[in-house]
Amino acid sequence: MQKIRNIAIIAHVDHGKTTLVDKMILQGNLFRNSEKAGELIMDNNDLERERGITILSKNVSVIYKDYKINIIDTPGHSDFGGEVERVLNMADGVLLLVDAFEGTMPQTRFVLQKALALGKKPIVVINKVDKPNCRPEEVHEEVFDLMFTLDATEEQLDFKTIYGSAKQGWMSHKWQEKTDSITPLLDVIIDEIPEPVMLEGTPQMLVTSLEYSSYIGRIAVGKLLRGTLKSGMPVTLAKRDGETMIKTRIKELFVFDGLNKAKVDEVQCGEICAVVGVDGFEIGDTITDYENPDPLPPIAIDEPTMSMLFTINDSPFFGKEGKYVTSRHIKDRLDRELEKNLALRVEPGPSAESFVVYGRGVLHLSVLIETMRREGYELQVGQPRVIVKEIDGRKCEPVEELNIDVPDEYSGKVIEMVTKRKGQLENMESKNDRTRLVFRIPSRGIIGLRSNMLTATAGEAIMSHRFVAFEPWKGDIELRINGSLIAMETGDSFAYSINKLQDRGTFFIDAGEPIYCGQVVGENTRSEDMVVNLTKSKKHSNVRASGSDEKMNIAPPKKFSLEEALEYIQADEYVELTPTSIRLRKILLSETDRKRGAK
Ligand SMILES: Nc1nc2c(ncn2[C@@H]2O[C@H](COP(=O)(O)OP(=O)(O)OP(=O)(O)O)[C@@H](O)[C@H]2O)c(=O)[nH]1
Ligand SMILES: [Mg+2]
Repeated sequence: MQKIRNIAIIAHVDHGKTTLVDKMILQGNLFRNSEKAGELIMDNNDLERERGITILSKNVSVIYKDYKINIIDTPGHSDFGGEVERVLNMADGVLLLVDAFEGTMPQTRFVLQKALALGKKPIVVINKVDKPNCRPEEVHEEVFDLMFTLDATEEQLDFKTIYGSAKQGWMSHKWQEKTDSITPLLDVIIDEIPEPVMLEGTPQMLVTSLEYSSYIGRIAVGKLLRGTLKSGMPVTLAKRDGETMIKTRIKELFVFDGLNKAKVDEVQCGEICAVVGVDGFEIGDTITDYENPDPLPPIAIDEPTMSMLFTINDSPFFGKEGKYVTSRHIKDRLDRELEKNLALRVEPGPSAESFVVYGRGVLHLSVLIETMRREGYELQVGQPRVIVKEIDGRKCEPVEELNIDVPDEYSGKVIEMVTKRKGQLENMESKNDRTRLVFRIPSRGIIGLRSNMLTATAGEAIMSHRFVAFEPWKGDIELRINGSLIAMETGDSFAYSINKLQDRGTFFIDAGEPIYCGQVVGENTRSEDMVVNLTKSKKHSNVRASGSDEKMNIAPPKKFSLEEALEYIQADEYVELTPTSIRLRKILLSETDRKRGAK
């Protein structure tokens, strides 16, 4: 029988989880193609690779000595915290990674808390010790203190710590003693992480995760907790509601093999496997005995915290850049997404062409939108809205913990900014010329904060936040103080006109760019919206002889990333998205309609 270790790698965003998993795979000699070295082989969809973040957790495995180590790489961004919590169910222990410079961060605390509560044995990896000014020993202390505050058991507190640099491909028991491989870590995994519990009896597998293949469809993934599974075997799918039992049959069985899956005839207890052929499953269902079904308690799936309105593109430029533009196209695409995107919900919108899409945060929804753009869709999206709930007769909204780390000289500015957005300072600590501020703030107040914060701190602020609870509504927040500059007519913008209006605000468009009436082309220096005429050219009578012409010095336009655009718009604006453009616009394009609407 194969000796198995099941581990999940958990950490705050960007602390190096995926880099480490990559190195573990390399060590397992499973990746011999050196051409791709440098790019993370694990973050394998385009978006993950470009943005350097993990969006979906992934299962891989390495063979080391005579052990098979199943590794689950998890996302570190707080929008995906529920995903981490769920996949921890497949692991018998965790590697907690902490950046040797940044130390423990909010998401470190969250994922560690979940792992400890589930009784998982941790191994701590202090990563990035190659960074100048890193402070591995202090960080080690921080981790210990954190475990202690989180009520770790004696056994959990007795964790082993490994230091190293995932990027440089080494791990060591002492941070000053560089080694040439990550084997010290693999040895600790084998010694410290308990073997999965082997239970005899009828099979029980909790569907914990899913994979999606456009060819096969949905594939159920989970750890086999009891008994054995065989391909072709009849089984019962016990639904998460605790009542519905569906008699079905396993078509094919797979285990994780390096970066791929290997087809097998039989899966032993304790293995993490993928099951094909059990139709209609959901996360939290149990695959169990055909005759005597014995379901496991279901696991919770994240509730959404935010919604956005998705609608067809009805701007004057619709259909020019995309392939899929109708509401039918968008509906079909959203339906397909629901098959695999677990924290997503979709409801019909106020019109037949619109949908209210619910997710875990701006990042979660923007990843979907960006994927759709790349596939050739055109659509428009409204301002992100937090979900408001009525609890005990009171209007409640999501509230988050916000951590900001800045050089001391900026802390005053940051506190002022966050307080304006109804954030409450809960803690403030200064160390090595940097201050760490902890706030409690409504999710609404965080929308758009990042870019403002970076501007105000010369790019120095490190900011992260995570959902804490629904709390009574905190009152109105003024998110954007500046009004919009709105195009008066459709046509090509003229450099001359932009130049003349430069002191009125910042523009988002280039000279010569086609624009339409009602498009938001810039930000007003004042608080109200203003309609501007950018398509009128200089009158001929005014043309001076070329050469004597006053020199135009137009500031480069401000270009938004998708997330910035979503966080920037006002309630009466849309972001128009096509495969090639991101434009901002008023929902009501004509000025008269807007005036009428305002009454
Ligand atoms: N200096 C240094 N940089 C590292 C090290 N390990 C990872 N990095 C860098 O840190 C960044 C984030 O690494 P990832 O492996 O993508 O981090 P992650 O934890 O998987 O991030 P998410 O999946 O988004 O939570 C990348 O730019 C890595 O190259 C290290 O040991 N030293
Ligand atoms: Mg990652």
